Amino acid sequence: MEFSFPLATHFDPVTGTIEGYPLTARRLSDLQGSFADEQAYQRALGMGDPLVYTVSGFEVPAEEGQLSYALGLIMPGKIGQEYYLTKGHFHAWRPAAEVYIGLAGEGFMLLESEDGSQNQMLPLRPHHAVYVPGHIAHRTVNTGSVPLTYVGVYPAQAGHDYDAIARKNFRHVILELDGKPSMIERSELLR
Ligand code: M6P
Ligand code: ZN
Repeated sequence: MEFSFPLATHFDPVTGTIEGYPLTARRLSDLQGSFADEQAYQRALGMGDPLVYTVSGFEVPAEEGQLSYALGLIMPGKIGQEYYLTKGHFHAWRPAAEVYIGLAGEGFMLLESEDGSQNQMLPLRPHHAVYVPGHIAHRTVNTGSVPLTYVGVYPAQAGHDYDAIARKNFRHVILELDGKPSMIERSELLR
């Protein structure tokens, strides 16, 4: 069998890397507009530009029926009361679904329909998996005190649409309230 990519890889669930595959780093400065508390964001940026998360992607040519996957690692941390998070995205090809599997640490996924009217906060940690249906925006947050690592498997043709999130952030936020992770509407924060 001959393929243009290897069928077997070796990954590290602790460092969130797939051996020999590119690692994208997202620092706090890359997450402009993602966090609810703008003042806390600017304050944190003033003290440095910490690494928030990395993505190591095994991406194959975008052909019908093929799958790609990526390992994510989110550092522990908060901006104000809001946990470190990923940018979050829709798939450019909206029908594309994705499966997330927790590898280490603890966190949640925030899922939201395109009009924001439907949403769920689902656990992501070892022994937990989340099915993200097509047409659903998804963001991951680390609510623990160690890095959260996970793998996401998606159609090679999915693509990432970050613009829709940049225009209109998720309707909900996952915050630490009374010492535990809770999901509330962003609009409630403005009151
Ligand atoms: C998962 C996959 C990747 C994604 C990454 C980080 O590993 O869904 O495709 O890139 O999480 O999420 P984001 O792209 O929203 O920064
Ligand atoms: Zn995705």
